[in-house]
Formats: sequence, C-alpha cells, structure tokens
Amino acid sequence: MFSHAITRRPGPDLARGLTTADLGPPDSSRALVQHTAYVAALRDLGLAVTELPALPGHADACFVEDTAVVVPELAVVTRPGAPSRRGETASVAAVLAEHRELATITPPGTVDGGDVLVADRTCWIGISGRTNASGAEQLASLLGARGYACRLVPVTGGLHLKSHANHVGDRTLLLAESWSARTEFADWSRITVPAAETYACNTLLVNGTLLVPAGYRDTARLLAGLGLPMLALDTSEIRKLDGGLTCLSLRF
Ligand code: CIR
Repeated sequence: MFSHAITRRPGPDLARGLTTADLGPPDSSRALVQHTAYVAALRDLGLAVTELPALPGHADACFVEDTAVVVPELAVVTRPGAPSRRGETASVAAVLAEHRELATITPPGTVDGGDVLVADRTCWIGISGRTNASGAEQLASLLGARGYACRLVPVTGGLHLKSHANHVGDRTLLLAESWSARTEFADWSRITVPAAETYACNTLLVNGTLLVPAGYRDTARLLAGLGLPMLALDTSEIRKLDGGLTCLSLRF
C-alpha cells in the first residue's frame, strides 16, 4: 500500500518538453486539467500528495517518476539520461529526504525511473536510451544489498521499460505484445496488450485500483478479468510528450 506521492504541476512551457511522439504540441491548460484529475485520483485512493510547483526552464519536470526510485528501505535519486532533465532531481530529493534514506546515481551512470519496475522483491531495470549499464549496475547494487532480485532488461522500441511492462497485482505483469516472449518476465503471470494499444501498457496500480489511460478498450477488457476497480484517466496531452500515468508521480 502507498501512503504518499510526489507530483509536479506541468508548466506553461510544457510544449518545450522532449518527445518522439508525432502527435503535435500539448495544450498546457488541458494538460493541467488532466494532471489535476490525476492528483485527485491519487488523493481519493488515500495518498498524501506533495504537489511541487512547476519548475521554470524544465518542461519535462512534471514527469517526476524519472527522478528517483523509491522502495521502503531507500530512495535512490537518479541521474536522468537526458542532460536537460538533470536539474529536476534536487527539489524531489529534498522531499524524499523527509521520508527515506537517500542514495544517488553518480556519473557516468544514468537512470530514468521510468526504466525501473519494482514488484514484490523483484526489480527489472531497463537499459535504454536513458538508462545506461553503469546506472543500471549502480541501482542493482543498491537494491540488491537490500534484498531485491534485480534483472537487467534491454529496452527496445520505446522510451522506457515501463512503456512496455507494468505490475497489475497478484504477481501479474501487463506486457506489450512485442515483449510477451521476453524471458526476464517468464516466471510471472502475464497479460499481453495488443500491439495497437501498446500505450496502455502504462497502467498504474495504486492501492488495489488500476489507473488506466482512457480510450484503450481491448486492454481495459483484458484487465477487467483481474476483478480490480479501474479508473480511466485522460492522458492525451501527456502522451504527446511520451508520458503516461506512471511517470506523473512517485509513489511510496
Ligand atoms: C522525456 O522524454 O523525458 C519526457 N518527455 C517524458 C518522460 C516520461 N517518463 C516516463 O514515462 N517515466
């Protein structure tokens, strides 16, 4: 169960954020409405949310998940892979320091939190365009020392590991079709997201409720089989920046 979350409001300069999506520029006012609904959903699920203000000059700063990896024993402040995002970590670390012992990823290592999936005592760490081998090994060593079994996973075909894989409870993973045969996940139960709905892999389990991106009917139907409450949230503007439901918060 999570008791806290950290989020950061999207700023008026959101359209300057990094993206590979070919969906046009985000509307920052609409993004703020969507973000407000997201924060309200976390609060409704019982989390105390620390909402940081927008960080001028850091258009991607609302994607707070990339700045840290938080487990009950520790918070690891990352060194984001995109140099333009490295100024986002300090203000998040200051909040985390109130709740956890802190560790830090150091150069030449880079890690984006979006590449890190922790479920039970297993941690999958994606090696991607953002998370390099040094960063992944540093993180695996920090978490390994605290009893987590870490698995390194090459990330192909998308920004982050969590663009392809997320935990939906009961030792079950939601996996992109293109990743369904990956051996790193083979000993867990798996639900495969149809290729046309890959974005819906970015589903977030919070205290027994599944937050799902609105508009992905086939995936919603598959997830309904889990029997969990589901809440669909509009992420249209966030998606334009390669963002999803997991990346908008740190939960702990
Ligand atoms: C970026 O490219 O860094 C941002 N525009 C999107 C980051 C999304 N983060 C995530 O899914 N964890």
